[in-house]
Amino acid sequence: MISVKEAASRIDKLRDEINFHNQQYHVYDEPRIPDSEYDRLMLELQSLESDFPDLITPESPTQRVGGAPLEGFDTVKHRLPMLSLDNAFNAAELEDFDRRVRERLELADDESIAYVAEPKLDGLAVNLRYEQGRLVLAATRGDGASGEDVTSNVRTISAIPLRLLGTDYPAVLEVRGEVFMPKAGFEKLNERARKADGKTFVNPRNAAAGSLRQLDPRITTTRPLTFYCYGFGEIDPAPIGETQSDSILRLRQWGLPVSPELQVVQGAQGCIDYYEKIAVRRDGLEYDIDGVVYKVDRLSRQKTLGFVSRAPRWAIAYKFPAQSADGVRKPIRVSGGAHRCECGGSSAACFVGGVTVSNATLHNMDEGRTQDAGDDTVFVRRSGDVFRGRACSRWYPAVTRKVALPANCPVYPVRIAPARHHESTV
Ligand code: 5U1
Repeated sequence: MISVKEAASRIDKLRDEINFHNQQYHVYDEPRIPDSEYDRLMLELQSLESDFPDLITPESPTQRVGGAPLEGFDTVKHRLPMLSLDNAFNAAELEDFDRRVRERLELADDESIAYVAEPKLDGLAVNLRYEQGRLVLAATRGDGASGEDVTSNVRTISAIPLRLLGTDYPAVLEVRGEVFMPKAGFEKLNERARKADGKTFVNPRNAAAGSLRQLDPRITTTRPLTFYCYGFGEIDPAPIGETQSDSILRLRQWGLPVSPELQVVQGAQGCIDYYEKIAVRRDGLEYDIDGVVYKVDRLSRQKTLGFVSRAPRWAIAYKFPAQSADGVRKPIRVSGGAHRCECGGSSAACFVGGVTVSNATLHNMDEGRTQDAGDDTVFVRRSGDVFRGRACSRWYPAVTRKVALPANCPVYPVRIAPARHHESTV
């Protein structure tokens, strides 16, 4: 048997090696050793730790799954609120965003803004808190002010380091990002579930959410979750860079994974070009995305722009057109108001974008134009998770119905102009 000193030294070396290979695999997507060799390192570490249990630390790569199942999740208040994003649904809205940013920053007409562009992942936002380089807390976004403590589950996600690499990280580092389930992992999970109890998940996002909200981390550890970071919470001492892109790059050096698609682009046109390229590749990506996010790159400019309500003025999500599916041919009943008409008993349930949609409310009846009078085919589409019923003054994509509408609104005396389709929400 080796001495404690020798064991401690070998354990340190093994942990460093394993953490290095985790970074190569999850952060740089460049594994340096085969899985079998990685497994061998883990086994050696496990065996040494079982011989010398006093040398086990919570940050050891062997300690991802801890104790007994939880009874519930504690609520934690975020030190800095977790903001949400405003949306753009077309190039004109994106150009409006860029114009507002430039006006607020009082830029000359010929000066363009550098934006960080990256895909918008369809997962769950979390805040990870590192103190002295150690992961001490992981919380869901919740309502933005406080969320649930999901640390035990997040610790099981191998892409998330329990300890940051290097030594030059700030004493307190909070990073924000998305926990998500890649499409292949989701298919395998459902395949397994079909063979076991038959209960499957409807889409990767639901599977990720269900897995993260498991009270038993031993179950979460079997779920193929992964993570990319895209933002920051509390940092002390701050800052860690002059720009969003520099700061994000530093996260990679410390072992935190970042989307490999992240790019700095120039001006509204650069944003639109990026969106078009990602849209073409969307189906081939390994994970679901529902749009692209842009952030003003220079942090001093982000500070000047600030935020309004719960969304920053320096960022926007440009959403993809919703996934669509033909609905059903059924007569509809329309009633409602100038900006909102109820569409009652109109459609059978329809499965679209992983969600069953059974009812809808049409909006903007006065703005609309219907081409195919007499056609009651219902087109349903989904954009992200937006299925809110509200009267709104512009197109609000969630559910689209191509439907025969009365020429006049049955309640308010407004004429309904012909439309190719109507945007509506359920
Ligand atoms: N890629 C990406 N997704 N996402 C979501 N960036 C990003 N930024 C967000 C959110 C809610 O918020 C910023 C305000 C940090």
